[in-house]
Amino acid sequence: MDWILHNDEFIQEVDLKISKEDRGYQFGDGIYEVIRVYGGDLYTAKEHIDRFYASAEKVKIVVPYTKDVFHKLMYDLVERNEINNGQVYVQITRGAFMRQHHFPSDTSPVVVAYTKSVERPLELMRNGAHAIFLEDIRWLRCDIKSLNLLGNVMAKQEAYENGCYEAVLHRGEVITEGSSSNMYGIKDGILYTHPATNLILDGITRRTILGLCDELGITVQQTPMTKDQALDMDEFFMSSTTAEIIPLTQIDGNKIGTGERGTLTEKLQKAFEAKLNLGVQI
Ligand code: PSZ
Repeated sequence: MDWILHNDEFIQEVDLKISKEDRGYQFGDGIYEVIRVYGGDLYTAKEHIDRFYASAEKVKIVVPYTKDVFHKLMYDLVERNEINNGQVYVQITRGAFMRQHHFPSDTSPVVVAYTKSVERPLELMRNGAHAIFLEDIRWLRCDIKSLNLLGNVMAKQEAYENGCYEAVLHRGEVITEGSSSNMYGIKDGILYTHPATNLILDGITRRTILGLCDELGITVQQTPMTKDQALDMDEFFMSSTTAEIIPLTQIDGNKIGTGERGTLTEKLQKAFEAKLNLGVQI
């Protein structure tokens, strides 16, 4: 059976004991990361670990080990569980204490991490997916990878109930991000995406994509798109650690561009894949 990391111990799931008063469970009082594993290696590990520590700091949780120790624990978990292609999920909560809103003064944070095998969603990468527009009703600190995902969960559910894969969230007319992804439009060869402010998660895949645009000579404008502008784009796509780059070919039933994967989207997907050392799969 797979190993689970609990604080600094590798244990079996049956032995995992989480308090009924864990603040992650009661308040969503914690933060998390998902790190991709390709060929047994943690992909862009440093960026994910840095963001984990940054999210923790923003909510005043102190991670109980150094980044180097944390990295080693993640790596050991992947190795023990013999994960080839998959992901690590890791979260830290403020810990367990008699229920009260303000921070307890003497409790220790609780870390849990586990792994899972995940294949690359190649079909979706090639054929794209459909999305809906939905008002972004989340709080104003979307830069924190918080365990409080109710707004995201409600949005994703709405998309699924409408036969769609993702919700394109907007505050008023302005598109922010997806329920679990970042959003991009391409018009006349220029890539548009929301700037990394408090209104979106500064995606690690997003950073990789912006780096690829630089390498490929694609101009990037980190200015938010309106809904109307999005519908008028030549290409539209989303990104996340697990999804990588998935074309969104329709929003609310409206075709974007040709209604198929766009040429620059494909170019970015191939450049992304080339960095994974997995050979040509897309
Ligand atoms: O397994 C999955 O479906 C995953 S793994 C990571 C995500 C989904 N999404 C992360 C995410 C997010 O939750 C929000 C609200 N915005 C953007 C992203 C993309 O961030 P990265 O690229 O760091 O995964």
